[in-house]
Amino acid sequence: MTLGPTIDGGRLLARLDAFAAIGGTPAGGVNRPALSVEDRAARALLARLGAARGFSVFQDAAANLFLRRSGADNDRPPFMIGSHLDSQPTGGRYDGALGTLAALEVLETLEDNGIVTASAVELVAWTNEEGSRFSPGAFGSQVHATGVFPDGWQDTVDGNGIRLADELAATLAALPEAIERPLGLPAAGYIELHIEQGPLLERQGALIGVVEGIQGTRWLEVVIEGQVAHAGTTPLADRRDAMAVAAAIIARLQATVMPSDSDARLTVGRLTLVPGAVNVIPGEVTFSIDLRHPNGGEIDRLEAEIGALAAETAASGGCRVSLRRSMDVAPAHFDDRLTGIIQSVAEKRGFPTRRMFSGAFHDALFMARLGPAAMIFVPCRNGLSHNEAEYVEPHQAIAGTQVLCDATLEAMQLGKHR
Ligand code: HGY
Ligand code: MN
Ligand code: MN
Repeated sequence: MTLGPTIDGGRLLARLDAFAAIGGTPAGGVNRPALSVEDRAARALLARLGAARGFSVFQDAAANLFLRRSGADNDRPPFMIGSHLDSQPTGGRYDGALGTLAALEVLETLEDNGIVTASAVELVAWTNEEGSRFSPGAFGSQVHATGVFPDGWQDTVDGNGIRLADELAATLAALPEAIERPLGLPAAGYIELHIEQGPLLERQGALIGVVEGIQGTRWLEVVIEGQVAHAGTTPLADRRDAMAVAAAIIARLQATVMPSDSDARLTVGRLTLVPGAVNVIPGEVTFSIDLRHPNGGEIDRLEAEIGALAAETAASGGCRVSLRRSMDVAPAHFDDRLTGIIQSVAEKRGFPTRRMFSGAFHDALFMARLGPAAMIFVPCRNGLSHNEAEYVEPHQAIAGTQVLCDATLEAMQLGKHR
């Protein structure tokens, strides 16, 4: 196996700085919500940079953005690399941006070295991976993989009542130079570089994570309905306090789910209550549950357990409860040959590697449904992510990008990947 061309680390780091400034926050993080003005600015810069190198710019109806570098046989499905540009509200500068800009660096390195690849290579920036502004997450890759938009997406609004459909239309219109393309065009394979967003690589002194799969994720929306009443005059026996019931449910879940299964992850990340006045007993509380597990059957069992516990707790507090799924992605397993290639090119570069599973979901999980897919992780300081302090050492970002370049070229030698 001969190693590929050397990527331009300085160019990569400069690009990371340039994109971090789009939606940059005073604390050094990034707030670039999906389909926002900031997201559109990042997409426009990416398209401009790609067009300047002669790459063709496409977008599909989900606003997934593609930069295409032609190969010898452009009738064959392209090999795809990429990630996402949207961020959490208090996000970091590497989550998604690293994989997207590493893919741009790979395309530019191939161009700089005049390398003719067997088929085209395409960078993809997926729409709304985070799901924090509009559920579900991994929206763009899900639409790409399934060919259809999620049920009810036309009614989806963000916390300010702004419609997903309107923001999507505005984002598409904001990039008139992009050529429209149909949903779900085939790919020969897909590799995504991403930060680990956890502490394992750093703790084990590994530089490259060879990711073998992604655990399942299910998002639930729990609505507790009680009765609005006066805080001062209503005795306990007369209360139907939606907040008291929500707090009891959350406390019981936190005390049981993760303590009894070290593979389970349960997070209540968002809670709203109505009317939200200091001296009024809340009549309605809505909170989110982010439930994850490597075993899809366990997610089903836990969801049933959560439903039963919520119903019992709500009834004892004189309230009603309803649960709705707002996202549901099954665990994904990556292609053994692609993970084998990632491991061998990383070792050839002398980078310590570690095989692992991803606790975070990524767009690669949907690409794994279409064909061969795999991921490369690099460490992030203290395993912190979805946090403005997110940080990746320059040599880590460069090493991950070099492995992405080498693995892409090696994978394309495989011919038919499955
Ligand atoms: O939530 C996730 O797993 C991803 O980082 N958006
Ligand atoms: Mn991400
Ligand atoms: Mn993220």
